[in-house]
Amino acid sequence: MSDIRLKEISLDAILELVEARDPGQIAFRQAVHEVMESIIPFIRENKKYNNTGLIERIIEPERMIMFRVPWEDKDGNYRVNRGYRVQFNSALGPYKGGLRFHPSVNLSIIKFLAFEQIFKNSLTGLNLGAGKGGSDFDPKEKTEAEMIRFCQSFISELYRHISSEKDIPAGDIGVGEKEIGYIYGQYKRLTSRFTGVITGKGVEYGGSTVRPQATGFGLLYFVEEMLHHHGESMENKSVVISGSGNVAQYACEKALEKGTRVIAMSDSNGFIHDKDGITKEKLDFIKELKKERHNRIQQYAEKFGCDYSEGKPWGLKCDIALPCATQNELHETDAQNLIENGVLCVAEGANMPCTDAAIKLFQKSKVFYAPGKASNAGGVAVSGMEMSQNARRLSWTYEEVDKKLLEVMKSIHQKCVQFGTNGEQINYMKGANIAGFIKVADAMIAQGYV
Ligand code: NDP
Ligand code: 2IT
Repeated sequence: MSDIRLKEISLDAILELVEARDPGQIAFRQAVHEVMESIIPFIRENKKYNNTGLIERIIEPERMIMFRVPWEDKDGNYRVNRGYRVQFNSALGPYKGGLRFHPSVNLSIIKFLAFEQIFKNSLTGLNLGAGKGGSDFDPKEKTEAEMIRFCQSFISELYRHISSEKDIPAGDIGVGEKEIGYIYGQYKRLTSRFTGVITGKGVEYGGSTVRPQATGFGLLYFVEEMLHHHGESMENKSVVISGSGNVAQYACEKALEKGTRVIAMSDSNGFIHDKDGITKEKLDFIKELKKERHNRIQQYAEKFGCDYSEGKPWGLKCDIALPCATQNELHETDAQNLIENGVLCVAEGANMPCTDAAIKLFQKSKVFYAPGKASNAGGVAVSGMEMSQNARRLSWTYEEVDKKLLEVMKSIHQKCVQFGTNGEQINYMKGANIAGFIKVADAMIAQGYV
């Protein structure tokens, strides 16, 4: 182990190091690949960053916490899950990032999410380090009492590793406002402190306005910037959204406000195809439906009499595709289908939803493609605003936060243009990665390469 060193700054050498340190961490390796592939030429051209030690450190988490989460189910069985918190990088501020409860969670997935968070948080322009956590616990079919017990057990271990100055979790898949409330309540009992240690709280007890909407709204603000930059507009464009959770719902809401026609949404079982378009009222039905963890999007089709199919919605013809469910949900063949159907823009609401091959195809076909670390950064940006409000013990209005969110998304778009322009085309992946990297690398160098 001690002999493992980065031999040179090349993609092969970096991936070899990742594999040697942590064999088989496929999702983490994919995230490192995506970032490094696009920044290596920049690093080689800039002496300041052309340093194997710096790159070795940026791909190694500062700290990884894994713990047992014991809980009791409704039938009185003693159950156990595994909990994680990867505190990846604190060069820019306290560790910041969500918690995911999903059966697929493992160390590789949490590491990929925390790694992506480094560059995303840097792009927001706020002082946020990066982390991610969660558990392989499946919230589906659980009673509310089981959820409360699980959340209490989870934070009963994690609480000693976090604080409002050190590490501030938030939500992600399977962790919404309800779960944040249960986690926060138990943290408060354990510490007797009412602090901004977690974001995504209800507004009545310290949460920020616009935090529930932030990721989805931010995504559409980014898409609008992207289209305007290329002389296009949102008006009358058809939109396909995957997922029907937090990000997907508010992406849909803002897309409707912008005058687009949303024709599909999905869950892990299948997708609805509403040729008449999802309306505000129909979206309210989805929001209500999804309050119960086990409800399925198929119930929308039953209620409104539209098509429902198993699988993913990428075979549908649309102008704008917004993957808002999970990683690797859009493959090369899906990208091919979308391109053949004339897609104009693909913007990621989820983290790493498009595979590397899909992204390359979009870029080759001149589809406007936005990577999640840029286009879904609105959520963590408003989390950062929630931290500021908590620290100052004040609350900003909906309009104030929404305006700040719009400014952050515009500025991220601008950074992508600045560092990603290549002749006629903008490589948003490259722009986001380089802009995100520069700020973190400068801070690490200034702090003695730690
Ligand atoms: P939710 O739990 O609210 O919703 C997740 C949605 O994605 C559900 O519709 C779910 O379907 C679907 N989904 C989850 N896993 C899978 C899977 N393996 N295959 C197919 N569909 C799946 O989560 P969020 O909306 O908060 O998160 C969605 C994505 O956005 C994630 O990638 C997350 O990391 C990312 N993100 C979230 C942010 C936030 O602020 N919440 C911020 C930035 C990014 P089902 O109900 O069937 O499981
Ligand atoms: O992936 C993400 O950026 C999130 N899940 C939100 C993180 C946060 O701290 O608000």
